[in-house]
Amino acid sequence: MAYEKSLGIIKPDAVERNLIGSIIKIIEDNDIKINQMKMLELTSSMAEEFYNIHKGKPFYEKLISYMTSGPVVLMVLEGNDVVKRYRDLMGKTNPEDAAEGTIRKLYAKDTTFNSVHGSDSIENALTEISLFF
Ligand code: IDP
Ligand code: MG
Repeated sequence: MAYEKSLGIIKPDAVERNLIGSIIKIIEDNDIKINQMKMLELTSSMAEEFYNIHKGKPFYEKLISYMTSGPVVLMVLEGNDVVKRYRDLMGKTNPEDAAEGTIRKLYAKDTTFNSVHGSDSIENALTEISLFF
């Protein structure tokens, strides 16, 4: 089991609903270390670069406008196996499919406004972290 980094984002819908503390508590209670953190509003170009892989998909424009609709919290998460462990803690993209107790099951509104991001691989984590830190 390797010591890894992941990029976590608390997305605008969750910041708007005062869920920063609740989400951070779940992360910390699960033995994931937050080693860097900052809050900012993503510009369109930042969001477009970050979600470059989804360019052209039907939900892309909505995703960019959502991610630039208000401040986000960016976090560098660290720990053993943290990429998979944080993805498991987030739950599935569509909160209706997410397991009980996951962040998305608890807080996400729907497949777009789903409250959190987490890197999906060790390699993507390093690329995503380098965009913001
Ligand atoms: P992930 O966040 O679970 O990794 P991705 O497939 O990478 O999911 O999609 C990135 C983000 O784009 C999602 O978190 C969600 O906000 C949005 N999204 C993904 N799929 C859909 C969809 O089918 N409809 C609307 N929004 C979507
Ligand atoms: Mg993804």
